[in-house]
Amino acid sequence: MARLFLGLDSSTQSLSAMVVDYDSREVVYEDSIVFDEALPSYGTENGVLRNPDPKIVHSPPLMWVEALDFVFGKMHGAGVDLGSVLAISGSGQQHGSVYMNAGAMDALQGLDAGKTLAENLSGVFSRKTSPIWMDSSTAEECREIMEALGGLRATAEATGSTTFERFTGPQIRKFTKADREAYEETAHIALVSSFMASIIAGKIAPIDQGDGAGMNLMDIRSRTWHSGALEATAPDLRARLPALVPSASVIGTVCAYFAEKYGLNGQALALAWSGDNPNSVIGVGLVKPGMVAISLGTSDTYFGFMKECHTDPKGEGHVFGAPTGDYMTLICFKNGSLAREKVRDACGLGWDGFSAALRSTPPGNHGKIMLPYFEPEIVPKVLEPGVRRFNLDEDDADANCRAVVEAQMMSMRLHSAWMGVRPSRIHATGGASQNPEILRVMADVQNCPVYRFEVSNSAVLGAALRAAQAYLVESGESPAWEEVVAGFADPVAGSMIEPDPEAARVYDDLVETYAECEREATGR
Ligand code: XUL
Repeated sequence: MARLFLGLDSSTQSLSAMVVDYDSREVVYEDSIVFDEALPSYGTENGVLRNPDPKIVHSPPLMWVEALDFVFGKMHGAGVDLGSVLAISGSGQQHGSVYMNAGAMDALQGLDAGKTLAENLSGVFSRKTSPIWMDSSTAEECREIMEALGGLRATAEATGSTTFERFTGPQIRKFTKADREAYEETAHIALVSSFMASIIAGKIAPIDQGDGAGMNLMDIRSRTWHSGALEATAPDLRARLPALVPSASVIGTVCAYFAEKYGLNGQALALAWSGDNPNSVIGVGLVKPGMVAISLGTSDTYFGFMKECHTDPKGEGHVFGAPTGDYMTLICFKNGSLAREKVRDACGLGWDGFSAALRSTPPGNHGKIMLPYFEPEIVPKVLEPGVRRFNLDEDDADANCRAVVEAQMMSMRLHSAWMGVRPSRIHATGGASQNPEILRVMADVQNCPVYRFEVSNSAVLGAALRAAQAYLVESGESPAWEEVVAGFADPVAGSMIEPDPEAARVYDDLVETYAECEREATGR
């Protein structure tokens, strides 16, 4: 009998499902529903509710509940052999929080297959909408919590990140101030990930230590609730939070609702869910120290696997738990494709012309440097946008193309140095990773081989593979993570780019000059 594992991904705009056949290394089913289209009655736009204040971004948690029925109904209808699924895990957009009243426990335990999930659970919310990661309305609470914890550096050292508006702790604090009565009625606070896991398992699910790290509430080293952070955030918060558990924890079996309604095996394991970024670490195959993924999208994101916990003293990067039980970092650079496109357009080039410009200019660009802050930058923090050029003439099209890419790669190198490990292997993903000239600069600046990965679904794939790994461990097999991801999270054949030692030496020097330019521009 095939050994099937199901991963689910509750993201901002959609709910996805993926079933993998572990032994044949095949994805046997993959589908997604888009909330706006499938569930228009919730009135979301791109999965979120419009608010007159653009800083406030919430979503209706009941929509996520209803989406689960929708996706299981589709899988059942498509004839997926749900009875052969041995374990289920999942991924949720990080930081978002769900507030439930004292009736939630009974409602989850008694899910009635004669009703829909939404009918079963519509009465459990003490807050009708959930603030999500796009919300940036908690600057005041961020300041308050950070001060109580002893400042930026101490907060990052304690919880893995300094306070960020979207993180769960500041969001909870804002709720206690805005609606104390509703907070008092709240018996359980969940993350999106643990909330969805609760429905699958039919009980209040624990929060996994991967996603728990995105709350400003977990002690990043002991992976337990941080008493000081809880106190600084809200009264009696500990009683409202579930346990923190390792990501590979079995919560129970799939609840009877799904067995009766969709033919799942009632003995299938229900596992803890984690955040989308920790899941993606598995989905892009980062399972050993030194492995890094760089996603070149609208923004560029640097994900790294970390064995030892290091935190960023400048508070720019985040540390989360990795599903392997280790750590991961996430560093987000706003001026990614956006900046590359702006330069390309200003030079009147297409992507072919942009690549030709990279080929026709030497590594190091004769010391011509750009700081490409077309938009306010997250890392390093630049609030006032503006492009800065050093020894670089704005009309020198070829040099500008090289300068923007070199700047991005040098910035990633500089602002990940706090991790204390240089990458030994990079997995490049995202739109611009199609461009081998850009990957060549990446390999040379980082002095390490770069492999191209084609993944649009790394979070849901990571969830399915986490389900497989936890099931195997539970059944007495202990496969290495490399074995679990092999054949699922592999690079595009023949895509490896080796660094050129000569170019790498040029960048070892240039990165210092770049850092000076950055210090000058940011006034730090
Ligand atoms: C990470 C973050 C986003 C969300 C998106 O810190 O805010 O990546 O997890 O789903």
